[in-house]
Amino acid sequence: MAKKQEEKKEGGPSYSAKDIYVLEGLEPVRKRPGMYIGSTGPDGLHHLIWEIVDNSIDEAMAGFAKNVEIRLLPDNTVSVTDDGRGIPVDIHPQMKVSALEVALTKLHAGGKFGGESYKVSGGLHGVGVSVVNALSIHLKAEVTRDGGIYIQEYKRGVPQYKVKKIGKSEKHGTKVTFTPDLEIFKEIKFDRKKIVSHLRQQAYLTKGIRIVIIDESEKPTFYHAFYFEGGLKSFAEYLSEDGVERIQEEIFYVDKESEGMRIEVAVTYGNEIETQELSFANNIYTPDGGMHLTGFRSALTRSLNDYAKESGYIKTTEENLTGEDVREGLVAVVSIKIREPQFEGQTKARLGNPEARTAVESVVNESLKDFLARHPNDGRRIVEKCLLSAKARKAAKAAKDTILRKGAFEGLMLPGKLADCQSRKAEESELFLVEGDSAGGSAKQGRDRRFQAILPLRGKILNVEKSRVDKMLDSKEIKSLVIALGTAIADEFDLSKLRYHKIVIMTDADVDGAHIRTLLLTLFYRYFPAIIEAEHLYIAQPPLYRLQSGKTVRYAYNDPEKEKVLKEIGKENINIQRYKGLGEMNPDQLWETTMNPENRMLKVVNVEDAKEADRLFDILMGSQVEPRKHFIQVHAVSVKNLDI
Ligand code: 28F
Repeated sequence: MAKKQEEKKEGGPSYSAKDIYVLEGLEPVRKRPGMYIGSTGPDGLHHLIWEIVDNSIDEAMAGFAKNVEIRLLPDNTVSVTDDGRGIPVDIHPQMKVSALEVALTKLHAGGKFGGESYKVSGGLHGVGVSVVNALSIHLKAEVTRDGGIYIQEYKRGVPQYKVKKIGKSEKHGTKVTFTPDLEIFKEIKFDRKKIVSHLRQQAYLTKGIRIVIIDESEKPTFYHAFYFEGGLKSFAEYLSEDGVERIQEEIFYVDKESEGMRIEVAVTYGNEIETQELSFANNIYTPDGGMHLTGFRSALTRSLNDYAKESGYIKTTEENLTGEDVREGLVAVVSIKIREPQFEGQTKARLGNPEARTAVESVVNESLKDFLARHPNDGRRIVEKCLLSAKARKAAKAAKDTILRKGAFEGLMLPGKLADCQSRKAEESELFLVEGDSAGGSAKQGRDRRFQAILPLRGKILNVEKSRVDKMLDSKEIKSLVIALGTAIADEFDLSKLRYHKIVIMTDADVDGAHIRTLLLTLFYRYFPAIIEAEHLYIAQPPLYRLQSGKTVRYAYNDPEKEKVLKEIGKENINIQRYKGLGEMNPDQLWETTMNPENRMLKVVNVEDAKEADRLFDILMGSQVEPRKHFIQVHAVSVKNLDI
């Protein structure tokens, strides 16, 4: 790498045509395009652009190009221009053709891909411009260098004439204009949004480059330019922009070469719990991370722990911050340029090179230490934020431990609020989970105590903090429920110990009722899925109306049913009562309509219902206010007339 930098200072490596070695012609590319560009669908089509732009970006990273322009023309033609050195045009001594022609007509041709200088940006197989040439009905290469302008044109990769000089110029650069071949691509339709977002990302990853996109395929012409002086620092700033309160004065940033790799990292913290971590290898996004990200994570945890200890924020190893603690609110971008990247995993989305881990780790360790020393305010705020996360983690764990402790539910007294049934046979026993003490009272009086048990639950349990389920288990009410079920929980769970084969959620047909039902379904879904799978969980269906005419009493469970009953018993002198809550029913009515196995309707809960509740749970009780507001606005009407 030192060598490379030296060369840069002198104005570039002395390129000579002998660096080129040739593998083969372009026939294989047209035969099996998927092998070279992934597919012949939209992704493959766009890959052609990335391939050409990559070359310009490589030239920028080598320190020679500053501007790249991408132009989309109306007839599916794309042109890419850079102001780099220009692809060499001198004659190859053995092949007796221009280096430009070799680069465009031979697979893997060029020192760029196999020789001393390395290609860092990420063509799918690093095959470059010749592949694009092979898959284009027409391509034109224009090179400005050595005082002249040179061009050559190709059809499906075949040169139409020798490279020729068409004018003089003191400038330098490369322009490639190509039209994809309809024989290869099913459909040629460029997606400007996709192109713009790819170019934005590439601009962040290449500090100081200016990328302009001009789309002339639509009227009026679309124009957008990207230039980020700060590189990844700008990227981290952008990522931490929306809605997040930044806690640092200065974003941590490092850009260093180490053991032949270039490592660039930016880090900042926001005042929230979500983590944003993006990693790239050779400008290719690695959604599954890999060695570079692993190295970064260990360095971050280690540096922050060292700093917290040295500055007296933590005193014992027990107080050490974990990886989880230092990732809450983290916004980090990690980018590595490496000679022979190994992309691993099913989707090649993870970097496998072990040397990337140690290099990133040591670079980040060293520079983060330095950053923290020079920015004590930021250091303090970051550590305080992490300590807060650690505190929350410990509290959650303690709560979970008590509740999940081995045998925690064994031999425990049944909760006092449980009005148990007389039967000890689970097959015939039923447990009604009832909302509120008043409905609980009616249910206790109305039930058949031989086989029906009642457990009243308070609406208060709804104030469960955020979506942390360990907090849910912390609730007294929930604990009572778990004890009543008899199965214990987690590792100790034993379905055969279930004390009731029918567990019936009996709540009001209003918003609070819906809340509590959601909560209970979520609890069962997350902790007792086996109970749902075995079809032991039910939802009671209380009636909405009571219709009385003389001695005839009928109940209706929804509006159409009410109309039907009205028709049947005639509209005269009829007394209609609309139930607002279970508490309005007297014990006899509750028994008759909702609890008596002879008359009642029960809906068995299936896994799909519970899954949906689990999703709603986060909306209703999660920390985000907006989705909850939205849900309530959208569903306010339907919730009022809730029928399941
Ligand atoms: C619009 C796409 O492809 N730009 C490029 C260069 C510069 C050099 C180079 C490229 C020579 C033949 C391998 C110049 N001078 N934009 C581009 N700019 N390739 S591609 O060399 C590659 C070798 O094939 C270049 C001295 N060294 C390198």
